[in-house]
Amino acid sequence: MTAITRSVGLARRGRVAVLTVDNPPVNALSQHVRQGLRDGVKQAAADAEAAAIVLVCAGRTFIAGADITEFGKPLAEPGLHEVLDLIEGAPKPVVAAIHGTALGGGLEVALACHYRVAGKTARLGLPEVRLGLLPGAGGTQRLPRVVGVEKALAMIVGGDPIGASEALKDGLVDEIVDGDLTAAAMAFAEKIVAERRPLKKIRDLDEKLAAARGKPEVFASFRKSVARQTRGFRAPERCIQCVEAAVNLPFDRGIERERELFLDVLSSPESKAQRYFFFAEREAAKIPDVPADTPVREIRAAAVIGAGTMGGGIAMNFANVGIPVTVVEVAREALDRGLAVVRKNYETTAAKGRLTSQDVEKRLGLIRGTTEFAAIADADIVVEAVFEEMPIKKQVFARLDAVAKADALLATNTSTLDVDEIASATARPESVIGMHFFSPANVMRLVEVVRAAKTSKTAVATAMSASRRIQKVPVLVGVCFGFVGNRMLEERGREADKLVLEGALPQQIDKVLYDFGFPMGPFAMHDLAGLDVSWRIRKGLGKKSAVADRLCELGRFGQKTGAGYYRYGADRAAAPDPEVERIILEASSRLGIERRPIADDEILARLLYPMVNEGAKILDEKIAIRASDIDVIWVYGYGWPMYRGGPMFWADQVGLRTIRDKLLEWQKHEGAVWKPAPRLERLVAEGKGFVQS
Ligand code: T1G
Ligand code: NAD
Repeated sequence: MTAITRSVGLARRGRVAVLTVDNPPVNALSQHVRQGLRDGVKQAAADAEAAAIVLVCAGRTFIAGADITEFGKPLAEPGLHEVLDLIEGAPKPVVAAIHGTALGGGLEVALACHYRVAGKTARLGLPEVRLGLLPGAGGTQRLPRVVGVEKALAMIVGGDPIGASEALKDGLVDEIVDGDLTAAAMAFAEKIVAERRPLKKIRDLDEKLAAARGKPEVFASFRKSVARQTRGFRAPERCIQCVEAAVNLPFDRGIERERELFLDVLSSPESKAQRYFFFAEREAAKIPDVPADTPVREIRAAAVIGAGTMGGGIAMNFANVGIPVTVVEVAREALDRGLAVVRKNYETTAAKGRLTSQDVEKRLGLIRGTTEFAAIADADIVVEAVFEEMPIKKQVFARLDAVAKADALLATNTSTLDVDEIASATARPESVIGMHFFSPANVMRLVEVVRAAKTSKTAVATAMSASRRIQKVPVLVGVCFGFVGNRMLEERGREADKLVLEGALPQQIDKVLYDFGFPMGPFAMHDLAGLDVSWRIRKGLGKKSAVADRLCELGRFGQKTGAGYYRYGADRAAAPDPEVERIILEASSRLGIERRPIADDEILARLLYPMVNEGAKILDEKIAIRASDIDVIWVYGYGWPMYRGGPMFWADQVGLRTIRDKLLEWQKHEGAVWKPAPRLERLVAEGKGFVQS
């Protein structure tokens, strides 16, 4: 094989030129790959002995896209369009041989080839929208020509890859091959040559576009169907506009339109944030003193203690990935209530067509309920989710210590309590760890993995890998009140409660955060989690909250009682309640607070700046390993909009000096609670950011 560049090689095998890309870990289209492809295709095209060209990749996957680390830097030649035009314009068939994931620019390379063969487990997709981008190398123009407009819209705006058999059905691949991929692709290429099949250029296809031409309703109904999940994101609408251009413009004009829109999203703050987040999420998996090869315990069976709001959801996560799980409750009545909620959740998902009734029964079949503690003796992992009261937690862990198998991982789902103290109730604190799920636990992707003082590295590694196994995103944190997420939430909550007493109403404050991009504001979130949970915590800590305590005394625990800060109809829609406004005004006057109009931007700063300051303290105390971990926690645990990167990334965009100066201004009026954290002061002095140096 001749090396064209350090990552692309060319060899002729019989009458087929084989171009191999080898750029670990995922064969991203770095500059030297693009150059290698350009020069390699030119050489192979000029080789009279070569009747066809096969493009294949070494390693675990076909090209997984453009090299994301190159974005934001000046573009180095050759551009991808030049390479793709060369491939599509080649005088002999070019066959893409796909294994692993052909994603983004990788699928665009394959779409420029004349034919595509794939291994059975290959996956093909255009996930650029997840990076706040759009397929910028012809993907929005070529894909709809192959799979049709509706399918292309779903793949490009959704970002999910499809499997090889679906791709074959849609005409995206021409053949699924078995065994040695390169050999199979060469055989396919020789067959094409022998049968004198035409050079199939996707750019020339029009039939599937014509089906949507003159039907703007296709796009209107699609826009409507994705409006909720794409709210605030910049790229989805531009993806749709690109596919519209494919339908209404000739190919080359469509490519120009795609280019314009690609440059728009590439330079956007949203994409900058989403690209940052792509790497932040991958960094969160790395723990400096727990190497990736640390042995982990295999999880064949699980157990959950408590079948309340959280226990049921946690059990579903294990059943969803085929792990049998035993749920233990104190009494049959509580158990039946908890398992009934689990069945209802599955049936709701099935009613939306996302699960079959067989799936529902299969998953329910993996969940066994009991009031017998001894039933958890064969569990490899136990997650405790009982009342948030230390004596109950310690009693449960003492019982777990007695009955759980020797190498079981014992995890607590506590939101705020001291995991070291909980671990002290056992003779095996090295196997005790916090696994803090978020409500609803079967939906929210985050798990704060709480490392206690005596937790072993194997326990940490096991909790991290078990979390990934149940499709969660684990982030390692230390022991302190509220860990990372709830500790910062507490700061936001304190200011939200003060703002309500000073003149704002729950619906105004919630709207400010909703418009910022959160799925809901603090008061709607309290109503979802249950006001009684935080009331139980406040009472335990001897703390008061004028309005929230009054609502709880009236039995208004939120959605679970049909009323909290809002009143809830049968459709669970939240409506402002004059009764709540009366309670708030009464509380302000009782506390001698003169109410005043409060502007939205003051509300936003009062809610988010203290969170950022608390994040800085958390880093100073090493409760979080890095600032980007805090951002992953807030995006996956609290609905911080991904297109704003997370609180620490966002703070860098706002400017740390601006935030520090505002904190100092408030400190003058309200004292030390606003004192800027040492790290914040230091970064301002050094002109640096939390995540951007
Ligand atoms: N560029 C640079 N680095 C990348 C990369 C990429 N495209 N993809 C992955 N990496 C790094 C990643 O940071 C990690 O590094 C290592 O590879 C392994 O990744 C013109 C504009 C392919 C499914 O969006 O979805 O094409 O942490 O841990 O779980 O239209 O990576 O080890 O140092 O995620 O097995 C579109 C992104 C780009 C696909 C593999 N492509 N990648 O998952 O491993 S934009 C994507 C993934 C584009 C064109 C446009 C996943 C994966 P490190 P990993 P994995
Ligand atoms: P919940 O009141 O809905 O459920 C607790 C369940 O534990 C009840 O069904 C109760 O019968 C059961 N229980 C109590 N003692 C038990 C025992 N000794 N053995 C077996 N079962 C027992 O509470 P929840 O909201 O599910 O909270 C559970 C835990 O999860 C708490 O530590 C809480 O702080 C934490 N948490 C809650 C949320 C949330 O949003 N609700 C989020 C994250 C973490």
